[in-house]
Amino acid sequence: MKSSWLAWLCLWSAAASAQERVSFGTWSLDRNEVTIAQFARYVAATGVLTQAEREGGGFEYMAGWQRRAGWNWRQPDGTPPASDRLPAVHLTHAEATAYCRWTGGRLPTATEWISAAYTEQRNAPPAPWLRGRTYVWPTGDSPAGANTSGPDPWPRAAAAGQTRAGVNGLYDMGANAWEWVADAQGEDRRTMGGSWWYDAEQMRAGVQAWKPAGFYAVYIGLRCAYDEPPHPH
Ligand SMILES: [Ca+2]
Repeated sequence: MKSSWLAWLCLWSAAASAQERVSFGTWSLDRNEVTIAQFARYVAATGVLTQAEREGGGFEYMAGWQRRAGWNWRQPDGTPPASDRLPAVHLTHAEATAYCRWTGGRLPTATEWISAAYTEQRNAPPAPWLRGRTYVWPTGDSPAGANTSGPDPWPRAAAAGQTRAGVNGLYDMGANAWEWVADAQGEDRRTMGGSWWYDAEQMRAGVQAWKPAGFYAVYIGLRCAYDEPPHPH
């Protein structure tokens, strides 16, 4: 009895997590940016204390980078967050990498991230998406629907699922939080997609936004990629 219940639970959780990921055949990607709730489960299991917490708070850009006391992934803007589905931010590249490893994944490469963000790959995508087409924006032909610094309903970060679903049914590949990827240039690591603090131009694929690997700020989060085992025939 107990084992059948456990088997059901495993199937259910596998299905639930599959919905939260978008498959590209040999690998998959989180549908949303990693949320505060997801990062909280990791911290509860591992006891990790982030650098922003240890060092007194994360950074915000206001006439230069300024440290904000008490700002960290638990409360990105220094006060209890409106939703635990807001993106987990104020994390270094190493912290992002460790989180993804804990979930059984890894950070995507920029090449993977760009393929997922701009080229529609679903077998039968809903209108107006066209399979095989590469779009200018992760939101399609226009940056509308993303959470940038432009006119939109979100003055700061948006919770997962609030913005318009983009290419491949992914959310917030354009803007909301910058996303760490695996690519390195010396001590710098690449971030993708722009953020709520920037205009839509930062959502373009070719933007070269590199940050020191040990940096953490209110605009930088992540999502994880997963290598998928070949399907049995
Ligand atoms: Ca993003």
